[in-house]
Amino acid sequence: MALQTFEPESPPAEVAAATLRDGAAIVSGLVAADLADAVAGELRENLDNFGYRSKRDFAGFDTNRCHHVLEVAPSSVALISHDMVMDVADIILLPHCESYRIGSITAIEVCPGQKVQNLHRDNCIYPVSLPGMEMLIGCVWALTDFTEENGATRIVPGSHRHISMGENIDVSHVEQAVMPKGSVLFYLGSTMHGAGENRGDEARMGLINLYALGWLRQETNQYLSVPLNLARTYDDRMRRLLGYTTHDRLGDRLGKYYGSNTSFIDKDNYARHYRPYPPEKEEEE
Ligand SMILES: O=C(O)CCC(=O)C(=O)O
Ligand SMILES: [Fe+2]
Repeated sequence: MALQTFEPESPPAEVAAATLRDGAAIVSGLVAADLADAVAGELRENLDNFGYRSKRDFAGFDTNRCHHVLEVAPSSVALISHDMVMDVADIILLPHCESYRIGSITAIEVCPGQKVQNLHRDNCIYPVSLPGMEMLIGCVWALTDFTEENGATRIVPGSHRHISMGENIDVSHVEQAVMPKGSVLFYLGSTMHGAGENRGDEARMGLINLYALGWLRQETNQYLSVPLNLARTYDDRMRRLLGYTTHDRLGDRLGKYYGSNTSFIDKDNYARHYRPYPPEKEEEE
């Protein structure tokens, strides 16, 4: 079963339906190749200088990773909070939460010689499995062309339907997310996947962003990963994604905040109920 590939104009509901049906789907050329090049260019120095730090069995020893994407690659915001991504995430995640968050943002450069990554499910960070409830969705943005040869992400279609924690999953049928630069692959937290082998002579670069149900702990601590001064410059959508809001503005208020930091989104709404004593001092950072 090949992965279904959509156009940028395709209705997000169709992309979400295919992702839920097969475990993954591609939107080809969702952003301009120039934007993909810009993000890749901004990441270059960090990958060259620090990418080696993530080298290990799971990530691969011929793979560079960057975990500080927002700090080094400002253009990545356009991908992380892209309308299509939000629309698809809304459809898949909002049945199970009131708002969702960025779980992690990672640039992954699979270099020539890198062997295939173990197939895995990204939702294994949460020690529970509730069939029918996706805790995460992932997006792999192609910052270079993704080809069979250079390590395009591997997907096991239908693997999200296995309700076990990972054992006895039939991984005999694997598809690769072959797609031009500027495309995005959507996959579910329960879909078996992994980076492909790079048998070519040029690196494959992807930006992998996960979005998690808003009542779950984010895989990467975004408050520490993104300096407050940078978070402040973001629009509401990005700050909500980073976690500068409660899970449910009007309901459970999980993650509420009583301080005066102006980056927090629904602080004012709550301030009506909050009488600080002694009066708050100037905010400290
Ligand atoms: O780089 C890729 O294609 C996927 C990487 C991945 O799935 C992971 O490291 O969790
Ligand atoms: Fe993964």
